[in-house]
Amino acid sequence: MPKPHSYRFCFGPWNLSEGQDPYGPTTRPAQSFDWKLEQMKALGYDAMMFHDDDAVPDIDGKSDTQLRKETKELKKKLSDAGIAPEMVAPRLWFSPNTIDGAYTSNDPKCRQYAIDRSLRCIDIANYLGTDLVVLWLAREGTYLREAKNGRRSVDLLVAALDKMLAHDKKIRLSIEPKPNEPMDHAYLPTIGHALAIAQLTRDAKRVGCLIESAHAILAGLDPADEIDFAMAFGKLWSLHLNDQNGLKFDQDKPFGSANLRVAFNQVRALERNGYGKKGEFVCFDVHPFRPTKVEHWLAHLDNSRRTFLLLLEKARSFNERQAQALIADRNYAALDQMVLEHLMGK
Ligand code: GLO
Ligand code: MG
Repeated sequence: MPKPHSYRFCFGPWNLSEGQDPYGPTTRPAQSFDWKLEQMKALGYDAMMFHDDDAVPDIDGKSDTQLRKETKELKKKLSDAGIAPEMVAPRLWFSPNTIDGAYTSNDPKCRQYAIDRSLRCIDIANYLGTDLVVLWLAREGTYLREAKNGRRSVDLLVAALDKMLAHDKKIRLSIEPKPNEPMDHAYLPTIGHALAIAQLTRDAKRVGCLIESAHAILAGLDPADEIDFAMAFGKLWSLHLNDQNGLKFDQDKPFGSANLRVAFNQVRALERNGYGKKGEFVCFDVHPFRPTKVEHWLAHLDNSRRTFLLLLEKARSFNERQAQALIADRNYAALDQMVLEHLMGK
């Protein structure tokens, strides 16, 4: 029997967050990038994901020469630490130019800003040595539907993707869908939408997706089904595992924290599709709970990976033959109980 493959793990600097929410300030002191890199090493993670301005702080005020210089320094720092750069994502939701959206803003100057910034993000990815750019389309949607023309927004999104694909012949774009927050409704709420819009671009095979568990749950979907769907197209190029307790604000809970069975099924889906065999990383887009003390700051990352690895054992030791026999007998009550008892260690 071939040895089962092992997974490689990743998180972003924003996952060591300070506890702020819309109702209150930080609860832990801000730390430097170098401190975060140290923690990543100490935890034994393999890769870091970046926003463009995690890589080059205050990016908008910096020249292209400066951008290249700072990114090269970062690349050296990462290679000295033995940490790979997983992806870079343009942070298109902070600037005064993206108040009303980025690629779909009603203001042509703001749309141009979004495109220029995305092309610079691609340059950063190149200097860092990753061919993956992630697009979380945070403000591509509306607060009220009459404010934008939905059909025009689709055309604008395709035009923006086309400019990025043309800027660099090797770059791959992974769309990270999310149905709401900060918007009322987003234009690309699910993996189906992401993969469908890919088909309208000039090079569909370089436009794929990233699944975040919480975002699928917010769309009322099972993240395991989203994984199977994306992987049937060969287009799951990154992954943000976490958890979400129903239709609330985006919680970014530790993986498996709200629903162990849903987490188990995600791990099973990754296993049956061979996720990671082409070098893809398992990233945890998780945040510490706001009350977390400084001395417990890393626990959500350690715990998420621990849960993943324990569920991997559960996925690999699941009695498939017994399950198949129950399926053949249409005995879903027994199958249901079998899953529960397997998860409870019986
Ligand atoms: C927010 C998203 C966000 C992205 C990150 C990378 O809901 O999950 O954390 O993953 O900005 O683009
Ligand atoms: Mg995410």
